[in-house]
Amino acid sequence: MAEDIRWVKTHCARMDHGGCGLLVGVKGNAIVEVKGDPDGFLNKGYTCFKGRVSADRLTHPDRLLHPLKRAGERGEGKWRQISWDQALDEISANLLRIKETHGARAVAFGVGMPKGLEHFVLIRLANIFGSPNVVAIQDVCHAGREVTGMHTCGFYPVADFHNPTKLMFFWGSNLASTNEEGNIYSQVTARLKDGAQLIVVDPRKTELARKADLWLQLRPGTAQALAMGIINVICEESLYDRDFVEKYTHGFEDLKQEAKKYPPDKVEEITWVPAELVRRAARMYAAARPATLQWGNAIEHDMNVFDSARSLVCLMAVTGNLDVPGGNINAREPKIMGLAQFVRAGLIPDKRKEMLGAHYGVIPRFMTTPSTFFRRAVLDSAPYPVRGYYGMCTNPMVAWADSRLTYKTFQGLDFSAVADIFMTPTAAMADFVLPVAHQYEMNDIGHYGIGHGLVLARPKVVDPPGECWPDMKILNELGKRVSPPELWHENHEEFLEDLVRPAGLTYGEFVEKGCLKGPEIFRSYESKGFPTPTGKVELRLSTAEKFRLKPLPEFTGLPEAEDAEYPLTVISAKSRYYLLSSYRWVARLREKRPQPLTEIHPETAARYGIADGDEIVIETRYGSITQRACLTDIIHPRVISAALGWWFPEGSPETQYEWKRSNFNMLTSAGKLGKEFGTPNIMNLPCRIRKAAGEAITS
Ligand SMILES: Nc1nc2c(c(=O)[nH]1)N[C@H]1C(S)=C(S)[C@@H](COP(=O)(O)OP(=O)(O)OC[C@H]3O[C@@H](n4cnc5c(=O)[nH]c(N)nc54)[C@H](O)[C@@H]3O)O[C@H]1N2
Ligand SMILES: Nc1nc2c(c(=O)[nH]1)N[C@H]1C(S)=C(S)[C@@H](COP(=O)(O)OP(=O)(O)OC[C@H]3O[C@@H](n4cnc5c(=O)[nH]c(N)nc54)[C@H](O)[C@@H]3O)O[C@H]1N2
Ligand code: SF4
Ligand SMILES: [Mo]
Repeated sequence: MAEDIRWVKTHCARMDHGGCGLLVGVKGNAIVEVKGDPDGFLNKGYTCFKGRVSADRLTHPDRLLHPLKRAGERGEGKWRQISWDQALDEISANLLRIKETHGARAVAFGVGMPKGLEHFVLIRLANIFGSPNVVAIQDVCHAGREVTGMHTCGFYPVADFHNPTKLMFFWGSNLASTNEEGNIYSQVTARLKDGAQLIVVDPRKTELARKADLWLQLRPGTAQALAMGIINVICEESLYDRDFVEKYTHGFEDLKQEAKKYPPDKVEEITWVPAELVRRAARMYAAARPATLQWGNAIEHDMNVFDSARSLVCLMAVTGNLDVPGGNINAREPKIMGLAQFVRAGLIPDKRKEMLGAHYGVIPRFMTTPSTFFRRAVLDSAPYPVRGYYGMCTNPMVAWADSRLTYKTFQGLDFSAVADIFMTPTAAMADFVLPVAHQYEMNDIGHYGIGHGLVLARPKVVDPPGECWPDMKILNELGKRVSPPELWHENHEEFLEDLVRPAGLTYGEFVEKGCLKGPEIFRSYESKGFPTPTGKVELRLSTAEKFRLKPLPEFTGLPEAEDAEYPLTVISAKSRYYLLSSYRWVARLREKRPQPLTEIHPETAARYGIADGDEIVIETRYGSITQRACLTDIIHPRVISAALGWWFPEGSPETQYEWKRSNFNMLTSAGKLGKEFGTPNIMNLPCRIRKAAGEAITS
């Protein structure tokens, strides 16, 4: 009966970056319904399908319920159930043994896309343990935007969809499917309803592109050439914000000179975008003030991310759209505990010099370790050996470029432990596997540390099953075993209290509020300048020489050279039904997308004799996989878009759930890296396709 249902307010999490306010209906200890909360600050009642079925994650019969210790050879899929005490004692003994033999830096702490507060407790554990190496995915996700923003204008310029805007300019961001960083699609549709114009840059005609006033179908991997072409038109036609440029930018003349190298006709050759559309986009964006620019993963999924991100911040700056409502803003944090204090950053003063990235000269301010450097340290002991790994919230075997290299790395470690909700290809390679409590089963805080100026309450709704513990509890207990216990809490939930205490709130009071936002402050440059060395937006980087960075953005070529034997380009877009590699085992999601699908233009498919639904082989210079053909004219005929994150939970642990068969990162390589962030080319690769002849792909 409906009366039996208790409704709890919380926020969606761990299905994407999260953020929608939810009403969760509970009967006893079971969630019976999830729906949008009309009061949700970010979503105003909106939800997507995977948010609505998100409670299904909790109840699968194969969910991990007890700590496990490897019983057979590594990767053989044999496990023995052990107690939490034994697991924590043995894991800490291994970490301490490695620390004693090789130093603390020889233990790496692994984490994936930030999912909740445990992300920062893990970084804290690494700092307290003494290791500068937190291996994360920032090299391909958001560091490009955030750190480039910091260097160029002194902050991370976030697209503001909350204030009125005249135009939204989307670059390689598929928000209708991804709702990334709490930029919920309903915010965009609300702005469209208000009359905002829309320009979309994407090789695929996405849902947003279909709604757009202008869609630029660019050649993958050429965003920075297009941006420079647009800057060229804006400069040549004097469409820039003269007053802002004069008072608040550094190096405008240099940028203008550089942009002369990108006249629209030349940009058309590089990017496939007709010159007339380059001009039209420039005129529309420059005329509409304020205008907001939303940039997506596509610009940071290849080695040229620094140039792409730099060119886009320059574009925001010359049109005067930085730090204005409805433009790209400096989102201020609410009064909560600062990141550096929370993670105890002060404990490793030499972190910047010690971390693996420093050896490779990555850009200052980039504080996590790119996966490629971690793998070299494990396999080649270069520049120093890394022998142990503790990972949570991540599935490197599928998420990192060059999955074979990742497999070798996990085989080659002296020790590894992985915490997850479900057995994954990566967990299947570990020595210890720890079962975690998930969203709805623990108190948590969302959106901390991602630069959008808010935090969201995610109170517990039901009890976890079996012996599942929140990651925060595991880390707190491990911390007490590997470092002075007084640096840790009696109860892990104190971390939640620490975070909101500066706001004068208890966690319980924060839950009542649901959301804490920072103050809305705009145009602070008028009184304070920009927080950069010159006090201005650095179109030309004043720090270029000091940090060995390029002073001006440029297009230096495709991330991977054209290759006659591999005439197509393979890109990808995140599925609206999954979070990268997660949740293929949730039946109501799997029904929606049972197989990995590759989008192919019908003309292209016809040329290769491929029909809709056929099993196809995709090959690059680095590897091959099979997926199913999905014929659609939303994609450029010279481009295909393959599905990401595939492994088969219905498979067996001895083969690590067929991680080779359809996994996009079998097609990628960690050989060529961007210098600034260590970013590999995980998109925009030359490839070829053929109809599968029934062969099993295993290489
Ligand atoms: N449903 C769902 N939501 C998610 C995720 C998920 O896996 N599933 N993942 C979350 C994560 S971790 C992140 S970081 C965000 C990412 O969210 P988005 O930034 O939206 O990233 P993608 O889906 O990778 O790609 C966006 C678009 O880039 C286009 N594209 C490909 N190559 C190029 C190119 O060279 N130039 C340009 N301009 N466009 C190109 C693709 O066609 C695609 O439409 O989403 C988050 N939200
Ligand atoms: N080729 C290619 N590679 C990519 C991308 C791409 O577009 N193309 N995208 C990149 C991007 S943007 C990102 S962010 C990364 C994502 O990389 P990851 O973050 O590693 O991948 P996910 O699939 O999001 O999450 C991995 C695991 O977290 C587990 N998990 C979920 N919630 C919890 C929890 O509460 N606790 C614990 N312990 N585990 C939990 C899930 O079960 C899953 O196994 O992949 C990157 N890799
Ligand atoms: S859009 Fe994201 S945050 Fe909102 S319901 Fe869907 S998965 Fe959850
Ligand atoms: Mo990401």
